[in-house]
Amino acid sequence: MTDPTFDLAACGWTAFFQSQVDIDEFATTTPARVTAVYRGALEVISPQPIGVHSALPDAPLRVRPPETGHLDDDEAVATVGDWLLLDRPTDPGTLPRVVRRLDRKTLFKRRAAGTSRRVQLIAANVDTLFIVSSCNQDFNAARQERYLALAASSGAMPVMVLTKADLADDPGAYAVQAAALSPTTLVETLDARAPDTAGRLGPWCGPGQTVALVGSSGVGKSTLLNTLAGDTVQAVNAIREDDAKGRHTTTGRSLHRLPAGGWLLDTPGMRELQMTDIGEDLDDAFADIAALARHCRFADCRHDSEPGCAVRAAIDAGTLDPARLKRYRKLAAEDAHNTETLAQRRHRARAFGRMAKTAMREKERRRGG
Ligand SMILES: Nc1nc2c(ncn2[C@@H]2O[C@H](COP(=O)(O)OP(=O)(O)OP(=O)(O)O)[C@@H](O)[C@H]2O)c(=O)[nH]1
Ligand SMILES: [Mg+2]
Ligand SMILES: [Zn+2]
Repeated sequence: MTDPTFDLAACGWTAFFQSQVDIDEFATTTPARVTAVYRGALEVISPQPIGVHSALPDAPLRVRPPETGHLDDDEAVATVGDWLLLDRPTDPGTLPRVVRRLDRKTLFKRRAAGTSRRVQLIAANVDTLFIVSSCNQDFNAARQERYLALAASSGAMPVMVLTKADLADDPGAYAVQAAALSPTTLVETLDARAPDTAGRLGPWCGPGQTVALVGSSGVGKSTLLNTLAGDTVQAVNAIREDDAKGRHTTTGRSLHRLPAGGWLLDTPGMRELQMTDIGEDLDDAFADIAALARHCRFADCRHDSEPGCAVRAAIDAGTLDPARLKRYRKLAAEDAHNTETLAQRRHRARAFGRMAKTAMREKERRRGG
């Protein structure tokens, strides 16, 4: 090994993961972290040799994804940031196999695009989420709230990063707008290309820390990665001039090691960010409305025309923006619509099981006849 500081802790391993592995298992398996997901393959790194193989950040190893055993369970599959236990093949010709995936500290997901209610995993075990947007016409309160709600449900800490401050007449105005959406979330306004940006975002990028970049196409996620990495590790592209929209330059998710010792996950700009499984966590992202609602006369107040409604009173008094209440309601309705109940999930699993059985029988019948 060339870099003595590259150990499990440097990869983001903590007591949370350690406590999931017993001594016997620790002696026979090797922990490895997923840095990229491809069709039919996972790219992993590990400070420890895996059998005869090594899987260092500059030469990650590809392994086959684990059999989940639950074809209906979208969350069982491995995603970027996950910790896996690999076996230790003694034969140099065989690749290590995934023994199991460890439980996640945080999980960032959305409803997959399309009509199904399936869940798409974006990243696991992320400590900090950089919600990236720009100081231009692309800045959008509703989208910002969506990301804040997703952060709340993921368990990762959000930081709002506002890029292109160098192009704005009054970048401070964007910072004020962002802060109004979540007074407890830090806001950083910067030029993603400037060398001092690495220092500004340094507190979240230290050894073993994992940060994910999320935001629309063209806001400068890959630019931030390159600046923080001190190198061009990801391609960037100019945005369209007429509407400041990006060109979807980044197409896959990948985890990169930073010189500061942290890990940065670049993601493609998302066209659609549908809520799912957020539930009560939505109230974390709308703490102002949740706090007001506790003072409504009725516990199940819908803040419509009920007497003693503290939310409506705040709107009348001008201290709550009615547009914000509307956006909150929209997200809550969307989340309820997209979230499969346990009963629905079971039903889908049974339907899948029946379909598989019918297909098997059909195959056997053909073979027989
Ligand atoms: N002036 C200025 N330009 C920036 C800044 N951040 C990004 N850019 C430019 O914005 C364009 C888009 O940046 P990218 O880093 O490709 O954006 P992205 O978020 O990765 O976009 P996708 O990969 O499409 O999701 C590039 O031309 C960058 O040079 C900034 O802070 N200031
Ligand atoms: Mg990009
Ligand atoms: Zn009310």
